[in-house]
Amino acid sequence: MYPELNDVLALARGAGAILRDFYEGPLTVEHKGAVDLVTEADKASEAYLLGEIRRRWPGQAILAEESGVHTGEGEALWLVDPLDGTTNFAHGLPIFSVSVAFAVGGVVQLGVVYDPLREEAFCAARGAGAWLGARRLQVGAASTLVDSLLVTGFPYDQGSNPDNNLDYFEHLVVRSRGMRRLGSAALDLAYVAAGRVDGYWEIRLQPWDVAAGMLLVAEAGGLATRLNGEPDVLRGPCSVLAANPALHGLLRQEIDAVRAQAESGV
Ligand code: LIP
Repeated sequence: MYPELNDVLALARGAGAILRDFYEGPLTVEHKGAVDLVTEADKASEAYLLGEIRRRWPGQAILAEESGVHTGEGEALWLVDPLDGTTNFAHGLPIFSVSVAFAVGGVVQLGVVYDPLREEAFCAARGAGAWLGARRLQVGAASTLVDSLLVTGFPYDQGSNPDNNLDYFEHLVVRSRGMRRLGSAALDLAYVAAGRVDGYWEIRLQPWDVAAGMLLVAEAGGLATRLNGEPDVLRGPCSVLAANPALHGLLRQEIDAVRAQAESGV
C-alpha cells in the first residue's frame, strides 16, 4: 500500500509541530562534526516520522538523516529530513523545514517541504503539479543572471575543503541581481518552485535534503538536476542545480566555466 500526498503532508505537519515545541526553548545540541550539529529536535522529529511510517506503511524502506538506512521490502523508499536547517534552528534563526519524500523504484512520486513557523506546506505529486495551499506553484521567468535572485549554500567541511563552493559563489554573485544563503536546502528548492528565488545550486548535499524539493521544482515547471545535468539525486551525495529551464542552462554554463578554469589551473 502506498501513501497519498495528504498522508505525506500529515507526516510533515506532525513533525513540524514537534519542532515548534522545541523552538526557542532550551535545546541540547551535539556535534556531528566541527560545525555539523544535531539537536534533540532533529531526533524527536525523526523518531516521530519513523514511527508513523512504520506504523502505517510497515516494511517500506526509509533513508533518514539522523538514523540512516532502514531496509525494507519492495520498491518503496521514504526520504526524511526531520529538520532541514539545523544550524539555523540551534541559533534561533527562523529558517528551517521538514522534508519528506516518497519514491518508488528510485523515482520520487510525492514530496512535501513544510515550514512550521510560517505554516507553509509546499507539496508536489509527480505529474499532478506543485502547490502551496490552493496556489499552484510556478517557477520564476528570469532568463538572465542580472535579472535573477539566486540562493546557494556551503558544505559543512567548508573550512577544511577547498572545494567548498566559494569559487562558484564569487563568480555568480557579481553577475546576478542578488544572492542569498538561507541555510535550508529544502526551503531553497521550495522557494525556486514558488518563484520566490530564480535559481539555486549547492554542492555535496544528501538525498534527504533535496528529494522533495527537486520534485517541487520539476512540478512547478522548473528543471532540477545534479550539477552535471543528470536527473537522479537518490543514489548518494549530490550537487544540485534548480531553476527554470532557460536559467538552468545558463547557470550550468557559468558553473562549468568556473570548473574548467579551476581544472586548467589558469
Ligand atoms: C543543511 C542544508 C543546507 C546546507 C547545510 C546542511 P541540515 O541540511 O539544508 O542547505 O548548506 O550544509 O546540509 O544539516 O540542516 O539538515
